Amino acid sequence: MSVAGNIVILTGAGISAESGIATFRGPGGLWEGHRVEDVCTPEALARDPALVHRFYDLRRAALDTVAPNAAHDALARLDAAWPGELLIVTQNVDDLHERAGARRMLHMHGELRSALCAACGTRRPWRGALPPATVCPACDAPALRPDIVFFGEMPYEMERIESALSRADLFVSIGTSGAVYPAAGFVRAAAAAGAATLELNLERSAGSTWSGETRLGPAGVLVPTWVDSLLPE
Ligand code: BV8
Repeated sequence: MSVAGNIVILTGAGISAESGIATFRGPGGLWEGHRVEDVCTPEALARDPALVHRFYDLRRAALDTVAPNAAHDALARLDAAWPGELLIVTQNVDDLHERAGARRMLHMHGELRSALCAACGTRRPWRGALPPATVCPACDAPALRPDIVFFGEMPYEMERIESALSRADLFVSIGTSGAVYPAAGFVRAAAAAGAATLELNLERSAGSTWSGETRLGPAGVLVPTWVDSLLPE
């Protein structure tokens, strides 16, 4: 890839694991405590709003106790220095990429530190607990919910992602099991557009088959090494 090629980076829960945030699918995984259907679908929210709000309140509160790790810091350094196009597409709902200084990024599955009004669609920063039926300051409806993309809901900014993938010279996936669509299909879309594809992950994943190269190891080690290989001394 030329020194100013276009890069798309997809991150998943594995990039935040070394910061102490549990991944979803694995020993002690987030989903282990709950069935996905009970906490991450619109039906679950309608059936038991207190359970769903509490699941996200606990994860939002945990953000006060974690910090970005070397992988987040390396991606922020690349974002600041890379002369070509660069977009970090994160499936994560934590704010560790931002806190590390990343700017050219988006959260395709929503954010813990944001609240969405189910009535008027307004999103707003939110830090503390978010009880069910909290009144929306914009429309007065008691309809604030976690700003999270549940299963069966459309991920955010798909047009911007698809446009970036169509122009990518390099697609890198970091810390994702490749279990969830449409994110799991991005590697194939990038390859079809002619991009080179690289996976940095602790173990082989469902995406490994489609990646031109897979490097196995912790993101805190692999990502800084990869970023150093792209940036001049
Ligand atoms: C949609 C919310 C369409 C935030 C999440 C059948 C019925 C219904 C739907 C479907 C179906 N078949 C397919 C679908 C679509 C469905 C889907 O993909 N289902 C799967 C399960 C089959 N997808 C959807 O529903 C999506 N929406 O398709 O809408 C549509 C069309 C028209 C109109 C309306 C809608 C919505 C998907 C988003 C769901 N929300 N979470 C939250 O709670 O956090 S998904 C959830 O999984 C998280 O967002 C997470 O990001 C995502 C993926 O997980 P990973 O990030 O990969 O994490 P995981 O634990 O799995 O893996 C971690 C990896 O890291 C592992 O590989 C591990 O080895 C590695 N690792 C660990 N430690 C380290 C490490 N790597 C490096 N270093 C380390 N230290």
